[in-house]
Amino acid sequence: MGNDANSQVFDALLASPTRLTGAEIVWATLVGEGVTDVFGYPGGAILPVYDALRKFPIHHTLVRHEQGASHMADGYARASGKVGVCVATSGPGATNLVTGIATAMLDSIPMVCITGQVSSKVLGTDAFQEVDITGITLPVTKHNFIISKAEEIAPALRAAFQIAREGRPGPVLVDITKDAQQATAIFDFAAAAPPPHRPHPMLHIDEKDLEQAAELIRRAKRPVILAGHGVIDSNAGEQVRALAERARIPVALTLLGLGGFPASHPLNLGMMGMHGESWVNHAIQEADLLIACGMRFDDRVTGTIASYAPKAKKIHIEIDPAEINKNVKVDIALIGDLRAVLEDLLPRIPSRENSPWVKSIEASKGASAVRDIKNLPDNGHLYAAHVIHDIWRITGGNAIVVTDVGQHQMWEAQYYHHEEPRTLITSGGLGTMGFALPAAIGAKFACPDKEVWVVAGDGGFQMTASELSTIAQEKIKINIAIINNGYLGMVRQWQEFFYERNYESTPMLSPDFVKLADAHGIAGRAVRTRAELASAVAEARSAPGAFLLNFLVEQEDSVYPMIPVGNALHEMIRRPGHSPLLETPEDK
Ligand SMILES: Cc1cc2nc3c(=O)[nH]c(=O)nc-3n(C[C@H](O)[C@H](O)[C@H](O)COP(=O)(O)OP(=O)(O)OC[C@H]3O[C@@H](n4cnc5c(N)ncnc54)[C@H](O)[C@@H]3O)c2cc1C
Ligand SMILES: Cc1ncc(C[n+]2csc(CCOP(=O)(O)OP(=O)(O)O)c2C)c(N)n1
Ligand SMILES: [Mg+2]
Repeated sequence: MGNDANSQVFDALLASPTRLTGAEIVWATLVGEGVTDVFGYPGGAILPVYDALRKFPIHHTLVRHEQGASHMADGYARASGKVGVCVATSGPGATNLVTGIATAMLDSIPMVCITGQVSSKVLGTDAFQEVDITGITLPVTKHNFIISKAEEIAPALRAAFQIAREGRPGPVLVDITKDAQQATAIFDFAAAAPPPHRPHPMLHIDEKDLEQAAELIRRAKRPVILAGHGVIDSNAGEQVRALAERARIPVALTLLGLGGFPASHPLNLGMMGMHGESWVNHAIQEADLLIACGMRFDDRVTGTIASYAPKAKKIHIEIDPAEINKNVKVDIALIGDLRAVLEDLLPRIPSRENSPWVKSIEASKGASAVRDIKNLPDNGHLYAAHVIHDIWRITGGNAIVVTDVGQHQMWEAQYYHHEEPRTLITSGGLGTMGFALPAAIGAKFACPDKEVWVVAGDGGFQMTASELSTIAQEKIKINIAIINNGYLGMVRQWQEFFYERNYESTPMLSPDFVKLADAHGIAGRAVRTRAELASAVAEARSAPGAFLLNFLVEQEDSVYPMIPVGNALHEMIRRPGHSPLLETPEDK
């Protein structure tokens, strides 16, 4: 694979129309689209496609469950910015992909999912392993296709790639009947190209709107930039930084925006929202201008809408017109690619000196940010915050961290400081437990030279733990940190706060994770004290293969601050004073 002779063969195939089977056309089209890695699981209705794979320079990772394949394709896409690809058979193979497709849809991840389908002659007869997967995935795909002729395969796949990556990215499913895979057709890669992408007609920036936005920015006394996932999607980190530095505007990030603006930058406030830092949420509530950059005002970000940022004018820069005024009413909408819009806006923004506003936030941060866990004495307990903090410190903040969903996910967001885009991979919108391990495998294939860490809870890890076997078979180096609190911790926390500590169905028995890893030929170690932490992280990093660390952490710790559902953004539950982990000096 990848040698010159081989690539000449494929250059020729892509340049000159050739008769191929539908199955061969699938792979030839993927090669033409630049795909090198796919994640999948075979079965009867997709077997012709698997049979043809050996002729093409594409690496296929055999997963242990198709949900893993869709999360791997997703993790691959998030880490690389390219389109991730997964493959499954009809019926149960296809339905097993659905959670991963919905996960990608909610977070706007470009992905192409290829499924086998029963032959066109028996479609609609409840044939063996027939399921209407285009019907099932209609609400969770950006678009989907059912293809029953070999000659339609290349055009559909090429259109799928274009749809997945253009505009607001998202997952696309292509369902191909078995007879279409077996038939032959002329493969003509160039002729199969879709018409050039036509941007949405509303993606046009009005000169008047741009000038009004600039005027609001020039006049604002208490502005805040809200930087979201779109900053990473549009590769607009530099432009956001230029705007922030030029007009001295502090930057708050969404969970999916973390890494889009360097954590160490003096204007970076940190994460906003339900588990955001208190000074960030207070700044948003006090702001006179919000400049929302590629973020969609998710309910985890706004708290109750009625009292959200009541004093602020709002500018929304967003590629999807459907997001404008969906959750939060805005004063000015600049609909377009964030990077392009900011490039148009920047020349209109004069430089200014550090404003009293930035200084006042700095002061409130200084007064309430004494959460420096490094300085807390070791009281014999192991807290998740210490674990994440040490992983951050020891990896120098340079690893790709892939989290699962729950308390550990929020602690990661709070204590691992991301400097670079695409270094935090997490399921935000759907909040899919089981995401981390497979998504990390995808990320490692996308960035083989990067250090990759999984941070998962004891609950979510068990949902897709079978992918340990995939790691072993593929011989890839991933470090796994299980934040093992013996509970479905985030749900336990809600039970503690809102259901009178009725811990119904949240205490969870787990296998010995180190032995489980061992059964897969993966080394591991249990960690019970803070004293062992640094050496354990170092041991995992220096191990030649994958390594699992089972951190037995404090069982009833909670994530603070927290905004209860229905509260305003500034109405937070704070860490109680008796806790050994201080969040603020006032908490003393
Ligand atoms: C347990 C849990 C707790 C959570 N708590 C928090 C929390 O405290 N704080 C928090 O922030 N989140 C939290 N989340 C995540 C939250 O649910 C959302 O997923 C997240 O806030 C969405 O961030 P976003 O709007 O930046 O990204 P997305 O949902 O991905 O939206 C990105 C937006 O950018 C637009 N866009 C994409 N590309 C471009 C482009 N090129 N140009 C312009 N626009 C573009 C898209 O159209 C979309 O509207 C939590 C999730 C879980 C599971
Ligand atoms: C597939 C799925 N099922 C249920 C939930 C609801 N849920 C959110 S967080 C959570 C608990 C996660 O527990 P664990 O993986 O141990 O992580 P912790 O919160 O303890 O860090 C649950 C059950 C979910 N997000 N995803
Ligand atoms: Mg747990």
